[in-house]
Amino acid sequence: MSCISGLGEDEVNSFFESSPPLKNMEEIVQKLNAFIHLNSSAGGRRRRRIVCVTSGGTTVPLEQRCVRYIDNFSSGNRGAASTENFVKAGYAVIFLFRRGTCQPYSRSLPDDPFLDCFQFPDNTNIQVNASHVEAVKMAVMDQQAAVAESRLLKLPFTTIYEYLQMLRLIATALKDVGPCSMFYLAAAVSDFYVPWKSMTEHKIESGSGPLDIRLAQVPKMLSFLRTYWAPKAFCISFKLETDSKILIEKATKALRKYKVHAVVANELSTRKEEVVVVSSSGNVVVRCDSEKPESIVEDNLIRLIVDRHSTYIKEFST
Ligand code: PAZ
Repeated sequence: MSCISGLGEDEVNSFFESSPPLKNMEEIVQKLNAFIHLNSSAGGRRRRRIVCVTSGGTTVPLEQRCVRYIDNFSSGNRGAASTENFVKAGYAVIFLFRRGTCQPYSRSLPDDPFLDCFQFPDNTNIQVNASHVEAVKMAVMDQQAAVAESRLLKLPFTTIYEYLQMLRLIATALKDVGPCSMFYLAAAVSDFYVPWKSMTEHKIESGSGPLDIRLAQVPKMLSFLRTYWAPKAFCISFKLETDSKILIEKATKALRKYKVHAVVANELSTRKEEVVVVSSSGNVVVRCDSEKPESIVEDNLIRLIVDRHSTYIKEFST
């Protein structure tokens, strides 16, 4: 296969050409353009930095009329918590998230059983139980403020096909925002997939013995994002490993290979307590504040990333 730049153009093009098209592409583009216009210096009332936070895991369908799929682990907690922190830091956030995963501003609400938060004193009123009043009030107020001030645009995906098409749409829409845009790629993205055309249409039959599936490699889109789609954007990728011995080495390799500005390295079992920000200026361990019980690692992580982004913007304009 010929690749002039070595980035695998042929593989990337054939991935997109053979993907089932997004059902609501026009609506997504229209929402994206309106959001970017409102928040960017080009035409909007406000001038904000814009970050695309990706969150949750992509699925790989095994059938076109999908009953079975392969999933990538991610609760979406990192993306949701990071989104809240970016909004707090003054950013407008495009939250590209896996349907059904953790959402910004509802992390502190009980999800099981969520309906226990509420009661009906009579037929026309609904009340929040005293123990959850503060959490529900804050969640509703913060979410409504973020949306009303056009600081939060939520775009859902499920499959690897949807995710990569939407990421490309967002990146190309953000191209003119240049260094004031950021990609914070916390989603867990499938490395392997079943090409749409070689996928069976109907549910795979279970009566004919063991199932052999051949998975193709998902083309590496990060190089494309950095080189073609949004080359001036500040770009943070993530590396998850379960073996702590190889984590930093893998993150360092990814930093060099994809030329991102930093790689956030985390290990599955400790990801909520500690991450390592790997960049050309050295490795920084980021933890939550042990003396503040409500502190989360994203509070300090986003502070550091925002700081690095400010330096990047300054250096870019000199
Ligand atoms: O979503 P979550 O809070 O359960 O976990 C976050 C995470 C581990 C998915 C994220 O920090 C991450 O590392 N994402 C990239 C995963 C990857 O290497 O593909």
